[in-house]
Amino acid sequence: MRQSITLLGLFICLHCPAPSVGFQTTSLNQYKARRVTHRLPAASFDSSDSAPIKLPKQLKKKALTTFPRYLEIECWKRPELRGLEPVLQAVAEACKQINRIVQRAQTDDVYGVAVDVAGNPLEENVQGEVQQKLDVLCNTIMMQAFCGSSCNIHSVASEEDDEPRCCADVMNDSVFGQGEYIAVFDPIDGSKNIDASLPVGSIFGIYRTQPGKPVNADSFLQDGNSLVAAGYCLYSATTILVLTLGSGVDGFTLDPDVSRFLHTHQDIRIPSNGAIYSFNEANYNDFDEPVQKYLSALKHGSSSIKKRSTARYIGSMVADVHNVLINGGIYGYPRTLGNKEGKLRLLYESAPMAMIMEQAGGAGSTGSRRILDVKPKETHQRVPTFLGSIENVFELDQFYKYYSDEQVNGNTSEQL
Ligand code: FBP
Repeated sequence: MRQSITLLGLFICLHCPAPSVGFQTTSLNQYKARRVTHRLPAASFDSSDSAPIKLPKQLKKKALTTFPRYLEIECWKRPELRGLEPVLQAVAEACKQINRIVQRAQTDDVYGVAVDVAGNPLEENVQGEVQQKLDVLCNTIMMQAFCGSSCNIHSVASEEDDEPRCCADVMNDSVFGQGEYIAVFDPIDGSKNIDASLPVGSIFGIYRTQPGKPVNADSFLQDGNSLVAAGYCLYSATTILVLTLGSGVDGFTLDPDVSRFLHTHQDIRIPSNGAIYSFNEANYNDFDEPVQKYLSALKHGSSSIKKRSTARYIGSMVADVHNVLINGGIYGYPRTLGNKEGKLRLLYESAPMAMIMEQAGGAGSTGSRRILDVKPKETHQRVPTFLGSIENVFELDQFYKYYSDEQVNGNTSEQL
């Protein structure tokens, strides 16, 4: 009878080789203490004067604050954010535009491979992927939202562009590109899903420029702890914009009747653990041993998370991560034999999502360190990504700690 070893009250079945007692040096509380370092207190503000939207009687809608009103209040409370108000307003409008395009992709023939004027498929992008029509279209919409909405964004980096671009070039006007912020984004994540009408999303993050330094490609090589704001928009059964300004996480659902994002999810808190695991298990044999052991522990019901695990994988990071954010659990895109650093891009996919997770009380890990501690070496760098409830990600990190004999990232053992 294989024994179970209690790890800080956590059980891991020993279908795996018996770990020696005491291999775990980090307690869950220590692990928790090392995350969510900055959550500014929410200053009280009575919103009684935010006039609810008056709508026809038959549709009794909840009196919800609109996104612009929410931003106005947040920027009133935190003057240092005022420069972002027009930018985030424009991003919300861009998400509405992308939502409409995604919904009309089939009827308006805006799906499939992007072609040049002669009708030839465009060259592969820096990711080595053939760009979809929607990738190009949504990239332009997001670019213009960030660059054209004010002079506050200096430059932008997108999944669809090889190099970061100065907003003065994007807008072809030197008035732009003077700002103290830079933005990163993935305009349409999971775009392969569109042809099958499955959920997709947009992801974005905003950093400050580094004072006294010229703004160039290196300005984007900041670790995620420097993110000022991060968000995503999920285009699915409902369209929801999720945002953090470093003081918790809020969600805004698009009301299609009035085309307004309404504050439906206040101060989202991810459950401390959950039954959902979201991995593309077709890659199982290519996963690291720790991940293989972790997934088999989940399936053998010997995970510390005393819940019957259930697999969910939509194949669109925004959709899978949102599912975990709301219901608890873990999403993972580990490194594989083919992708030594995994598939997801640190700067405009994993880091913004990790900030949202931590601000909601969850965790974002590479398996051996916080994703937010990883300083990118180049714009399109990839990173193994595990996002979700703090106890689920903690347990996965323990498997890495125990099984991973070679440090995923060299000097990380004390970083967990
Ligand atoms: P893109 O940004 O190129 O769409 O890739 C990211 C992504 O689509 C994620 O949204 C998703 O989680 C993952 O790749 C799916 O990859 P796979 O098909 O290998 O499981």
